[in-house]
Amino acid sequence: MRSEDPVRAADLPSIQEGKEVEMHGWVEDQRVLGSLLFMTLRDRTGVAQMVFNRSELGAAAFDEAATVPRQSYVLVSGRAKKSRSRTLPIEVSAGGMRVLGRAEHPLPLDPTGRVESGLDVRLDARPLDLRNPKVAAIFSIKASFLRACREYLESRGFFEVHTPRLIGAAAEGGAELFRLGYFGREACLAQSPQLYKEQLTLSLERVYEIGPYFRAEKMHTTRHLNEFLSLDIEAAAFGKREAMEELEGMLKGALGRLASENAGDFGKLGVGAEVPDYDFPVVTYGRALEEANEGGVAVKFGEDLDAEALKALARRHPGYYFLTDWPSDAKPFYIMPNERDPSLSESFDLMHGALELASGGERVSDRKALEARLAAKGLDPAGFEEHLKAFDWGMPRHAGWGFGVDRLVMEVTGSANIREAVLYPRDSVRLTP
Ligand code: AMO
Repeated sequence: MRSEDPVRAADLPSIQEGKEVEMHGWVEDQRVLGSLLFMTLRDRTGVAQMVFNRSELGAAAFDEAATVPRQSYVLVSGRAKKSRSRTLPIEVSAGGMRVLGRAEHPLPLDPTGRVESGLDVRLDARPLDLRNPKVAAIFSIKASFLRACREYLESRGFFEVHTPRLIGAAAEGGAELFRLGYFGREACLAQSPQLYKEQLTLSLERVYEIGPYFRAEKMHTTRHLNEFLSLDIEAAAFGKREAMEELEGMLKGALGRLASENAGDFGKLGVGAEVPDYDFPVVTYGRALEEANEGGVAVKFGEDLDAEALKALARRHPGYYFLTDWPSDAKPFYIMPNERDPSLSESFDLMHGALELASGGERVSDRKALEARLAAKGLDPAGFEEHLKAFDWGMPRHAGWGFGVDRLVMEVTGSANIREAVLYPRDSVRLTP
């Protein structure tokens, strides 16, 4: 802390009694008891108690402090003083208060959380909603998770990259793209960094990217958004197994760090921090069909696993597990078919119960084979020349994955809706604020 910095609520207990302090924060509560006013001030780190004395302050200043609308942003100056409270051992004996940002009532929601609001009301007033410590805890966990993943990947020799979100053409196929004007031409928003991250393995070897994906699909579920955050990796000399090991290692490491570093946040949310101490089970697609069938859900080979099938699987595998060896037909052109049985692919999804968290696999690294895969998917290889040409420049064998960060945060924070885990979610009806 620099000497001129205002004191944060969490730091107040370690301030010496008698020291002059300044605190910024939002007025959460005011209670007048005779000639004393007890004001609870909140900042992002917690709450602190300010005590105003009418005879010391004068009636006008005292009344202003007693009536300033709750949730206004104020600056209180005073002296640190021991208090009788066990939770707030040091309070501030206030010498004065300035209102820096007045809260105009009625506010759209109560950020203390005492009065609950629906998700739409909360999202419409998101910055105010985030003053609620329970809501802020979700984003504190998200930030810590990303920091832990970054540190893990850096320690494993991965290199952070940023590939373009504005792209000209030839995306990876599959998902619908958002289209927009680009100086008289059409551009799209990238559905993923797939092709770029693959190209980068031919020089940077191991890359990772944390960035948004854009998908123009009108899916109205609690686990889909049109803009979401993904953590992608791609690595030279990796196959499916190495990519899965890296994913399992990163996730276990990051969840372990969350459990110790974010215990307070989990406490606010009232959820336990799950740290998997088991090897993630590997369930092949073929085995998953059997398990779904045994669970009473019939799925034919080649079909996707629908919600019912995934629920049946989740009953057997409530934690983290891999679903591997998907049919080649169900996977994008860049996924490598299995050498022995090309109807299957070198692919995997990471699941948590019935929710898909990540997908990846080994990629086709031979140009001719990739052209054949494009054609087989009904895509014109000529449209992919910008990508294909890199395969003539010494392309290594490579594999990687894309990991849905918002979904993971939704799961570990016990949120029922992915929108809880995204600051300003974008779906087919919401484009504001
Ligand atoms: P995929 O399309 O499976 O893979 O996306 C990767 C992960 O992103 C998450 N996800 C979503 N999260 C929120 N809203 C959505 N609409 C949404 N769609 C997907 C999921 C998913 O597992 N290029 C490949 C990755 C790779 O192979 O490296 C890809 O895009 O958690």
